[in-house]
Amino acid sequence: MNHQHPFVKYIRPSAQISANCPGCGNGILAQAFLQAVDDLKIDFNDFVFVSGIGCAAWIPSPFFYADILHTTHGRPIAFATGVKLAAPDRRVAVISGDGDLLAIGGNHFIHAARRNLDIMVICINNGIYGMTGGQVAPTTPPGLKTMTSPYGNVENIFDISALAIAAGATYVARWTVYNPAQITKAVKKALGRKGFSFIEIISQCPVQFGRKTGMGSSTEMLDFYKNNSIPVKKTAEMSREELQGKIVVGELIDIEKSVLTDELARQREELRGGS
Ligand SMILES: Cc1ncc(C[n+]2csc(CCOP(=O)(O)OP(=O)(O)O)c2C)c(N)n1
Ligand code: SF4
Ligand SMILES: [Mg+2]
Repeated sequence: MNHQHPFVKYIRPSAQISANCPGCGNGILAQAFLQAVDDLKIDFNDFVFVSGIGCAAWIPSPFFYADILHTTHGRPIAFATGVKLAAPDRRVAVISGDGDLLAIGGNHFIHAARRNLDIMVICINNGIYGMTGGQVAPTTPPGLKTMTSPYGNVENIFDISALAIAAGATYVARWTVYNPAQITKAVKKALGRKGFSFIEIISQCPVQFGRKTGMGSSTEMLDFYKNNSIPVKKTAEMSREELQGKIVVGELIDIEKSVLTDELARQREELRGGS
C-alpha cells in the first residue's frame, strides 16, 4: 500500500522538512493551495513562485517543486513584476507574509494592483512579524501586547483587502485557515482568471502571536476564527458596532479591467504594424 501523501509530487525531494513550527497555519494554506492545483490538473512547471522574507515566505520556497524566487524582504512583488513582464506565459504566484507584502512592501503591492498585473498574490496575515520574534505589524489588532508594543498596540490596523480593492485589484477574497475548502475554491477562481488576484489568509502564529498576545494555542486561535468570521453577504444587515472585531470572509470583489501584459502585447503589435 502506498502511504505517501498525494501531494508529495509537488514537494522538492531535497526539501521535505517544513521550516514552520508545529501548529502554524502556514501548512493549512500550503495544502489548500496544492489541492486547487491538483483539482485543476495544472502543470506545476507552469508556475514561478515568488516570496520575500518571513515564515510565510517559506511556504513555496524551497518546498514547491517548481521555479522559485526567494527574494528580499518587501520585494517579492517587484521581482514578480519582472518575471511576469519577461515571461507573460508563466503563472506567477507570490506567497508571503503581511509584513513582507503590506508593511515594507506596501508600495509594490498597491502599484501591482493598480496596474492589474496578471499575478496571484496570497498573503498570510498572522497579524505579526512572526519570523523575527513577534514585533508589532500594521495588521496587529489595537490593544494587543507584542514584543514591541509591551503595553498594548496603540496603532490603527490596516485592512489589507480593502486596500487591495482601493488600489485596483480585480479579484480579492479573504478566508481564515479555518476554511481550507473555501481557500481552495478561491485559489481555483484566481487561477482561472486574468489580472491581479489577491487572497488574504488570516492564519495563526501560535508561537509569536498566540503566546505573546494572549490569543492562545493554535486550536484556540482556530476557534476564534470559527466564532468570529462573518460571511460578506451577511454584513449588509449588520451595523458598524456589530462588525467590530469580526473577520469578514468571502469573495470581496471580482471584476474585469484591462490587464497590463495584454495591453503591452497589444501596443507592441500596433507599433510593429505601424512601423
Ligand atoms: C530590509 C529588511 N528589513 C527587515 C528585515 C527583517 N525581517 C525579516 S522577516 C521580517 C518580518 C516578517 O514578517 P511577515 O512578513 O509578516 O512574515 P511572517 O514571518 O509573519 O510570516 C523582518 C522585519 C529584513 N530581512 N530585511
Ligand atoms: S513563528 Fe509563527 S508564523 Fe512563524 S513558523 Fe512559527 S508559528 Fe508559524
Ligand atoms: Mg506576519
